[in-house]
Amino acid sequence: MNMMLRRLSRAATAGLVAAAALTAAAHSAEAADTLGSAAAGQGRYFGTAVAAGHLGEADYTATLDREFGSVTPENEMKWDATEPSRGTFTFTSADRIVDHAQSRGMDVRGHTLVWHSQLPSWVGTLGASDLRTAMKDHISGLMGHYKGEIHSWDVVNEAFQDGGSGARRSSPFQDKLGDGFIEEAFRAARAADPAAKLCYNDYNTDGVNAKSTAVYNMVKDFTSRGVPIDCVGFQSHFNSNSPVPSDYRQNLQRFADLGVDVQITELDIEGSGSAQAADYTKVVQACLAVERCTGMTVWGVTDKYSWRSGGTPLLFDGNYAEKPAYDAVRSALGGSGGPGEPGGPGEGTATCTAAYTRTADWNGGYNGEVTVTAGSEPIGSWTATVTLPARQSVSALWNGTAAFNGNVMTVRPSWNGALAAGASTTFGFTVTKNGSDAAPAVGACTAS
Ligand code: 9MR
Repeated sequence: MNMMLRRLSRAATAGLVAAAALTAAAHSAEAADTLGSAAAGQGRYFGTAVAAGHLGEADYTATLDREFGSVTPENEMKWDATEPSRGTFTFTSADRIVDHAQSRGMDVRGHTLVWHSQLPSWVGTLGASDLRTAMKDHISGLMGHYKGEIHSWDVVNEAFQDGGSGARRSSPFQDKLGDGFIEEAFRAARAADPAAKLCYNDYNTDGVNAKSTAVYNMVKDFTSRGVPIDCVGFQSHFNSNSPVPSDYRQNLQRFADLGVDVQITELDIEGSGSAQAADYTKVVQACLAVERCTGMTVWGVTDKYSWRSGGTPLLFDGNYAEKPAYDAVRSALGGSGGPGEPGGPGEGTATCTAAYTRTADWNGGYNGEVTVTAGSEPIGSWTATVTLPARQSVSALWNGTAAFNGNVMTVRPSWNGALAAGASTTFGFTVTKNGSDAAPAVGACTAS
């Protein structure tokens, strides 16, 4: 089949099967929330990386189809898979994923057009002018094949070095075409499929650091000069050496403030149990707190097929059982479970406790901190009261929002409402003593 016919038939088939999927979804309105439906309720997508080779496994596909609203081919759209020799495109595996996604009404993220890794060796042998042509041909070949079918493309992936230099990473593109290759790739991408959102995607850029600031400066330059860029992807591969940064939300927000969407593109967090669940909760809350954070993708369905399966970083275990991290993500997305499940009918009662400590003290005032801890069920929100001794007044509050009634301060969460079972958050406040050094009384915590 020539390219044009293939394109026409791709579009026609997609329309028909998407309509069928919508009808099927209408019949399951009573079912428990899934990751995808809970995220959709927040105006976001929730996706996963998919490997074509697993689509024949019934449990894999059932979990994928039930839970996710977006897919990213894990390896099948990379250069080595799609153009192993110059000008010869192979789309068989990528088409399998795209066709499957469309048959279920899922969106597809394209990953990835220009990357130093998984690059066939012929690319590295080209001289500058040939390489420029080959890069543009690769972009138009892939984007043309899937024109109108890809929600967002990772146009350029991982072009910056780790560490504090803020420099570009060495690659055939960087070394032969210079810094301008990124801009050239984005311009070629816009021309190839004007409907697709064009993303720059990278890792270790999740918090504010030298690498993310270098990317930030590039995006700022692009938007100021009209270079087409619509989104920045934050891969978000976390473990104990690279934990969820405390300034994750702030970092997403500063990019969003440049006028681009932000997406969590390859999320996985090594660990287990409530600690892993709490970390996932932080990520979801950070995305939900940023209006232009349009969606999240986890980097695989099940721990057993993760690129780092030893770290059990995903939401379903090797038997496709939902992990505590799954419940945490779904509840942080505002979703509820089925009968007897967290957040669903017949669940245990949501509870929390509040514990007070004075964390700083000086002549005229002090700082107090309250740790709110969820009980044995995940919670979606909490309320705690702090009764101030006579004469004292609160001059500042952080990580919470306060309402006052006389000397009783009722505190509710700002960004930190959803907590996994057993997980904690804190809020803090500054008190002016006005001559009284007595301690405030922290009342019962209520959870919902
Ligand atoms: O998960 C992918 C794994 O199966 C491949 O072997 C690997 C090859 O480089 O790429 C993995 O995915 C990477 C993604 O494409 C880009 N960001 C880092 C991901 C994890 O290594």
